[in-house]
Amino acid sequence: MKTVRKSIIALTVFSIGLVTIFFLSTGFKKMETNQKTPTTHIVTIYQMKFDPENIKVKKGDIVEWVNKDFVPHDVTEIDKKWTSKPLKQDDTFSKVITKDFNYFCSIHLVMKGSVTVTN
Ligand SMILES: [Cu+2]
Repeated sequence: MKTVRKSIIALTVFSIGLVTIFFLSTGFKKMETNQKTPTTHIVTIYQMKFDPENIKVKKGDIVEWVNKDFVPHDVTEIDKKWTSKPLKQDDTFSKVITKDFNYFCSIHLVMKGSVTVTN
């Protein structure tokens, strides 16, 4: 009987161990997922400038431009591959970033900015 009891105890300890390992591994998976959560970077458009003018982000991050000027602005890729609609005051434009690009405001050609992807 003592042997049976010992094996029951051994089995219980083993099971608890397995459950612990299971929860630890799912916990680590959650941490990995959290690290990949994209960050949203705000670029404020104010007094005819993009602020910050040059921004570094991770691949998959989001950049959101917010127009704080009275006059409308837009965000246009340097080679005009894409453009936002004209943004009125407090309008926003968001983009998921997959690669570097330079951009400007097609309404005011002097307004320029860049987005750089870092690892
Ligand atoms: Cu503008």
